[in-house]
Amino acid sequence: MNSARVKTFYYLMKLGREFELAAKQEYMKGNIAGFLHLDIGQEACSVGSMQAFDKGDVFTHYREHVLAIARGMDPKVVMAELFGKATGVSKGKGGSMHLFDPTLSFYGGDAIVAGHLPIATGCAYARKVQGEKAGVFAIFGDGATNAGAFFESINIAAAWKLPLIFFCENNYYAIGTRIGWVSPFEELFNKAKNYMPAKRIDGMDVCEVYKAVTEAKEYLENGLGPYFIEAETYRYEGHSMSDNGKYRSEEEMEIFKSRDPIEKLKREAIALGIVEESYFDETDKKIEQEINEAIEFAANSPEPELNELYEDVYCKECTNVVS
Ligand SMILES: Cc1ncc(C[n+]2csc(CCOP(=O)(O)OP(=O)(O)O)c2C)c(N)n1
Repeated sequence: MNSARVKTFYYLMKLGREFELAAKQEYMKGNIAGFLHLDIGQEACSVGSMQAFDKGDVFTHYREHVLAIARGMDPKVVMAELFGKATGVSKGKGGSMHLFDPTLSFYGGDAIVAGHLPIATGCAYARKVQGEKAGVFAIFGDGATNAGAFFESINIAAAWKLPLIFFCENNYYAIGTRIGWVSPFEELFNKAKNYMPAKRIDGMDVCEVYKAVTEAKEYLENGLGPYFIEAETYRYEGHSMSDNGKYRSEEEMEIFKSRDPIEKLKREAIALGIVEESYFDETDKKIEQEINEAIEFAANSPEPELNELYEDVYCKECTNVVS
């Protein structure tokens, strides 16, 4: 890992963390309505994967703010979307769960568990037919691996050797259901290993995530077919703002917090002398300002016009979407 890469990882993970903490506060103040699923604790998965999978199409579920920012979305337009404002990335009509930006090949925020996996598979088929190298990246939780749509997707992706990375964030819980209660095993790469290369990695380590996704990307760019990565991770918050997460023990939480991805990267970078300590303080200050600006932008932005209600329901000319 070189200094520039470590700095980028730190900046994006910390930006994502502070964004989420601010979003939580704004939700409590009543400035954000509907659902809000926080990614706090899982930032290494979002940032490491998006830094490695820099081209190609990205499909995701609803826990997606940090992923969207790591993909290149401006925190201002993401925050405005959370506030339901016209300046938001989905014009204020999607909210937290539906951050969608075709210019970044980001088709994000499916609220149906595993619902985006067949769509990503169809897109990977299109990319293969079009002879494009970059392929498709689909990110989802452990709960999604119990859905029929998941098994159908890994099956057809493997049978047709589609360029598709399946990236499972195994945070052990689907809302309050522990994976081991509804799956015969907790190490989920076992579900895919007869179909494609499948590995389990430390999802609390951004460098490991980056390395694994880089390898998977090379594999699919060589036309060898799909690849499955299970990243072991943990969410510190409840499933969404309406869940206090009390079904988990404090001991379990402490174990994962001791592996916190942001602190771990900072600690290791300083110990190895890759990044000077002052960088972290300066970056933290810069991020604080960026987040304040994002909130100000969202708060001062207009609501969508009433006549916008029926716009973007159907795609009229089908330009600027997956083609
Ligand atoms: C098909 C379907 N069933 C149930 C739900 C309700 N639901 C929303 S999120 C969720 C848990 C999913 O957990 P997981 O896939 O592990 O993702 P995580 O929230 O941990 O990121 C459930 C059951 C849904 N949205 N869609």
